[in-house]
Amino acid sequence: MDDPTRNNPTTAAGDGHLRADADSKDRQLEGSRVDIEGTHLTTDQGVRVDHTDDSLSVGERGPTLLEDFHFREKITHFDHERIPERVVHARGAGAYGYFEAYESMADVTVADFLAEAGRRTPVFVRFSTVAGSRGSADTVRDVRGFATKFFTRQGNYDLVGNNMPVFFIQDGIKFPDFVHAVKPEPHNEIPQAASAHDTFWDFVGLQPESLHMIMWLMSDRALPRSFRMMEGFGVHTFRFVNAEGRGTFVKFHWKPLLGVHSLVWDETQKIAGKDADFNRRDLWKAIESGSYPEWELGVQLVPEEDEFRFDFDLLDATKIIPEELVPVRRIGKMVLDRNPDNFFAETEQVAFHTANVVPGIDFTNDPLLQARNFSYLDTQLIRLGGPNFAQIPVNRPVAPVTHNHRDGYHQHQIYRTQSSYSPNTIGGGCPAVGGDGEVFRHYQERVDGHKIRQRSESFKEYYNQATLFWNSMSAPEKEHIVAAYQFELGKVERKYIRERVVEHLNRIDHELAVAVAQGIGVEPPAEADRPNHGQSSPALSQVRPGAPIATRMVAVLAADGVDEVHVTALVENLSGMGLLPEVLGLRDGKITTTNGSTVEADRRLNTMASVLYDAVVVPGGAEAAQALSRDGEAVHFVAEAFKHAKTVGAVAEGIEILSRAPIGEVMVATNADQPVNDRGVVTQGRGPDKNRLEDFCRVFADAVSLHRHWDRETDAVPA
Ligand code: HDE
Repeated sequence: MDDPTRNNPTTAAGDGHLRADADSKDRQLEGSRVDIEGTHLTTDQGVRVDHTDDSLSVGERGPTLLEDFHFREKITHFDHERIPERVVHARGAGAYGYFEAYESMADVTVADFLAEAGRRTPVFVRFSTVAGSRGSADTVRDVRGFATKFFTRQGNYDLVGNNMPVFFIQDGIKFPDFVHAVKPEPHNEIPQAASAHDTFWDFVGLQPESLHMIMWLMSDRALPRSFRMMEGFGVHTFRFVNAEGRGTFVKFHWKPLLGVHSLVWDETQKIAGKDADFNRRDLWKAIESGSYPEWELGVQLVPEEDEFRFDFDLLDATKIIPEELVPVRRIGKMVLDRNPDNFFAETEQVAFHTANVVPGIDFTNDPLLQARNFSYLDTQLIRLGGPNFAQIPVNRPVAPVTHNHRDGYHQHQIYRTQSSYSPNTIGGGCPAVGGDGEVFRHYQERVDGHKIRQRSESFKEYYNQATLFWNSMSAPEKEHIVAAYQFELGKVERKYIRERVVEHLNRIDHELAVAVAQGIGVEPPAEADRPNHGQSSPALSQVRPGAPIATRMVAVLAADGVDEVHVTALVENLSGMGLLPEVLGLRDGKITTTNGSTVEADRRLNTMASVLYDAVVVPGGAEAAQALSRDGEAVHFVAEAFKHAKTVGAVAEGIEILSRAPIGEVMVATNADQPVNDRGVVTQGRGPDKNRLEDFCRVFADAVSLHRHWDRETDAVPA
């Protein structure tokens, strides 16, 4: 072993001081990596084989022989290649990176990874959908998991969160009921990865504590444009504990530096067919190209004495603490900068657990969290086949691990001591308990009471925050929510289930209830069942101008006869601004430009679709414009981008395609001097030169930074 630190990197300094750094996990993994270049094929036992294409048989046409150990081993391994998928969050994508603290949080927590500004800790993050199977599409309407494993010097800390800050239920004992209701129905296993069916909405109508979360699920948050553009939330109220043993309640947030953005519903359904791996591919590509996704870690801190200051219970996971009440303090940054080498070994076998905490971070009595603290280890015992899964490379802490656990399936360590119990003298009393400043001590909360099965009265208000969420939405976001309810309930066969949900909506907001009812054949309620309290929390809306445009994908449509100046200037300028333009040709290969030179098509238009891009632009060139305008797919591409409220650009003759696309009236530029931006349709007239195209690109990029042009969404576009 050439690098003595690689299997125990935290002791690398040799000074007894724990020294994890951002690369410590990577160095540790190096010991498990296998490269096959220059190797020979062997059996599991290391015996070389010279033939793997025919089994050993009696004569050329005779039966296969049992003694063919290579055949048996190959088939047997294959037969056992599958492990159970996660019972929820089965589909996911992961990446490595690091977390860097901005400041010392020592006043509130002894957690070492938050102890000083600049300290870097390696992380592994897995994003997931919840309801679908491992092979389901990425862009379904669902909650997204956002689970982070921090490999700290004090051991692994897992922040197992979601991209929504609340949950469907208040007590973990309801989790199997909830999951059974949302998963495909048991008689026919339909529908896959969708909540639009009877059992789910039956449950929702009978379990009104779910209503706040349902508002989030019906909102754009359930359709993230990218894992890189979603927030993350720890959901529960956790507890920081400092050196004096003082507790502080804490809610965790991840804030993406690219802003929070979503797809639109029609688009998500089309992407599910065009590229089922849309979110996974986006994450992979961004990291491969060096555009590392980043999030800031935010905390909302509540002193213990303020526990009862709110009109909801801090232990109720169906409630947020509005950011306007307790601001989110940003205390560090996470950067994901490395894709895994092997999906199964790393992303599939990673095991997160809410009970993986380090000194300085503790639980509260949130009954959902308490249940989770049981469930994760339990499910991993079966999923990963026994109690030694913490030794799987991706899961191994970089902190040293020594205990008296022995045996079990897949034990990889060879303990050389005769003792495996505590106390002992034979092993010199080791491993010894204690260790200054590094031990986990449970927060000493005083608790007493009777054993009862009873929900706290403080958990029994279900509508206020659902109303708060609704009130905080912009007009387009509200329209999307109404459309989502109509779609979902429209798939529910039983009318009484639809009616029951509308009754609940009428306690959230009367207008919402009426609007939904009108689309699903339910009698709209005559009057509100509860007055709307009128409060809102602006932080809940996603519609904010001026988001970063970096890594947004722009399709540049081209055909033979495209204007050479336009196509090259567009690609150069847009790339220079951080956008990712791709030239789509009517066929693969070289495209001949107006001046006889050629540009290479990045992709063929009909292998892609507008739903896979954030914006589209059509350069000038009379011949190209005509060819594109005659091509149904190209015209559809532009119309569909328009329908999904994306930025659409066209220059000079390229503008022709806008008149062919069924997009109604837009104002287009007629001269070369000024770009015109009509609700995100950016045009510039005849013959702009290279310099003027810079102006065009600037206006185009500004339009992209709005993400979508929602006021266009109501235009009837048949695409
Ligand atoms: Fe989970 N959850 N969960 N969950 N959860 C699992 O653990 C569970 C909940 C979350 O990428 C399982 O290893 C219960 C809330 C994520 O590997 C399982 C309850 C939140 C992931 C489990 C909840 C989550 C899981 C399935 C209610 C957000 C994927 C496989 C009491 C704060 C982690 C596994 C990954 C996975 C149980 C509720 C997030 C069965 C019992 C609330 C991100 O143990």
